[in-house]
Formats: sequence, structure tokens, C-alpha cells
Amino acid sequence: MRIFSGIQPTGRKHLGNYIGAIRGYLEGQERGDPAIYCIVDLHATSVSYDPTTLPGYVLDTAAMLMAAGLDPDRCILFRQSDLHEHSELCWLLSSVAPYGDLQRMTQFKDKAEREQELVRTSLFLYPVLQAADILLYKADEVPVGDDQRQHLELAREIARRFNSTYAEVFVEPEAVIPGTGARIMDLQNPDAKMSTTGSTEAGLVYIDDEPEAIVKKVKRAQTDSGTEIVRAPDKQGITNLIDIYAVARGVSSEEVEREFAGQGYGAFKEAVGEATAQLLAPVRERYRELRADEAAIEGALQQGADRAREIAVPSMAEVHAVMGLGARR
Ligand code: AQP
Repeated sequence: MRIFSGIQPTGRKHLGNYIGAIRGYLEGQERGDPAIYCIVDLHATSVSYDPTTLPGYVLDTAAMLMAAGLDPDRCILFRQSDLHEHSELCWLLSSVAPYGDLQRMTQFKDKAEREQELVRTSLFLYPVLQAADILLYKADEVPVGDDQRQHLELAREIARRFNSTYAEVFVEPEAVIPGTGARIMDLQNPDAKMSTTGSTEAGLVYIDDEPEAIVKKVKRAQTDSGTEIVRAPDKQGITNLIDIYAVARGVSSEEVEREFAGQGYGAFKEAVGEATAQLLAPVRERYRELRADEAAIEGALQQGADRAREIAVPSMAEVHAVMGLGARR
């Protein structure tokens, strides 16, 4: 069972990333043969960014993943730009990626709208690069949050089209999306997902936020004018907090509803804030220790890149052969 997932080096990662994806990476590390996790710095260049801070953000993200429990000896953890195969395969897969499908990608539309100066072609190609990341390793499973569902469907379509156009090379990957917490919502705007670029500071809980800051942000979370602590379509704020509490305490959403039946929003928010702070505290503490040793993080990424290459290079040789590239065989 090959498992692959990618995460952007956007500096500080948030509770949505942790609950929606990083927990799945940890679970994958137990089952993956191998489990492969990539810090996708090439993807980070698809919107405006600062080239001087990007290398440090990659180290931040690597340290955060290790602090959460990824062990570079038990999984493959590497930086995308260390392997040119990703960008090359992106170009080659674009020969079977339907332009119309790319135009329908909601993430492209959302992010394009937010760009102030330039909508980069690389933002349009983002899902093709993501397909290349996954298909290069012939991954069976991809742990991701719910927002990546559409991109994963496209990666499957690209694999099918490549296999039927050239030859059976790629595996159609399955998205693995958590049952609870697949889409953690912005605390201040519970109609939108918690997001690095779309949320305000008050709407986001960072994994390395101080416990007091977490409790404060959750206390100020937007809720409705009712009183009942139940999941419902018109109670997005409370539903979000129920999901967060359920994950933090390792119980079901129904159990949370039962536990807090008859209690007020104030007491519930207090409990959610404390449970979230407790969930994240060990990660934050370990992060501080790990982040201090840059040479060790860099060493882990280099080792990861070497192991990733062992899979990526033969895959690319197959792609070249079936696409008729290079000298006549
Ligand atoms: N709110 C979320 N709830 C659940 N899962 C989420 N993910 C992201 N947001 C939520 C999942 O986290 C993984 C990494 O996402 P990314 O590489 O896109 O990182 P990011 O840029 O920090 O994520 P954002 O916040 O989604 O950023 P932007 O601002 O770019 O929109 C993915 O598996 C994703 O599903």
C-alpha cells in the first residue's frame, strides 16, 4: 500500500491542516509501504510569495510534521524541488489533462480572485503538478482534507487518460478523507474553511499558538443566536466546534452532543478551547526543540529525497518510454 500526500510550506500550519490532513499522515505512516510526504515548495510559487522566506518555511513545515509524529526513518519526508521529476511529469501529464476540467477547479477560481497583481499560469496548472506528485509514486491512497476532493478526482482522470492514451503506467489514487474534521471552518466566518490565505488571525488556530491564545480565539468564535449544542446546517459555528472537540477528545460528534446537552455556549467554548490547546501543546513544544536544529532537518530532507528518487526515477523512465521521448529504443 503506497501512501502519498503533499503539504504547502506556508509558514505556520493551522488546526485545519492538522485535523484534516496531518492526523491522516500519521495513520498512513503505520500502514504505508512506503508512506511518502512531500513539502510542496514548487506549488508555493503559484501565488505571490517571497523567495527569501520560502526555504525557511520549508524547514518550519518539516519540523512541524516531525513534531506531530512523522519519523523520517519510518516514512519518506522530502522537499518537492529536490526532485526535478515532479515538474517534468507535470508538463508531460498536461498532454492528457483536459483544459475544460482545469477551468472548473474551484480552488483556482477562489485563489485567482484573491490575487492582486498577477494570476499565474502555474496557479492554473496547480492540480496537474499535484497529479504529477501523486502519480509519480504510483500511490494507492492520498490522505487529504475535503477541499482536495476535486483535485484528487482530476488526478484519477489524468491517470486514466494517460493509461488509455499511452500505456498502463499509473495507479488511480483514492482520496482518504477523515469522517470527522475533513473541513475545519474559520472561527470567525464558519461558512468558509479555515485557510492560510483566506482567514484572518482571529479565524485561525495555528498549531504553534500559545494555549492561552487558543482558548481566547475559541471563546470569541462566531456562533448562532440559539442555545442548543447540536450539529445542524444552520449552526455552522457550533457544528465546527463540535467536530473540533470530538477530534481533540477522540470521541464521536454524537457523544459531544450528549455530553454538553443543556449547557450554554460559553461553557462549551471554554471546553473546546482547552481541549484544542491540550491537543496541540505537545506538538508545539516538540516543534520548538526540533526547529532549532536546522542541520538535522536538512539531513532528514536529503535522506528523504534520496529515497523518493529511488521510486521517481524508474517511473519517469517508464513515462519516457511509452511517450516516445528520448533516443529510439
Ligand atoms: N480547513 C481545513 N480543514 C481540513 N483540512 C484542511 N486542509 C487545509 N485546510 C483545511 C488540508 O491540509 C492539507 C495541506 O493543505 P495545503 O498544502 O493547501 O496547506 P495550506 O496552504 O496551509 O492550506 P490552506 O489553508 O487550505 O491554504 P490556502 O490558503 O492555500 O487555501 C491538505 O490536505 C488540505 O486538504
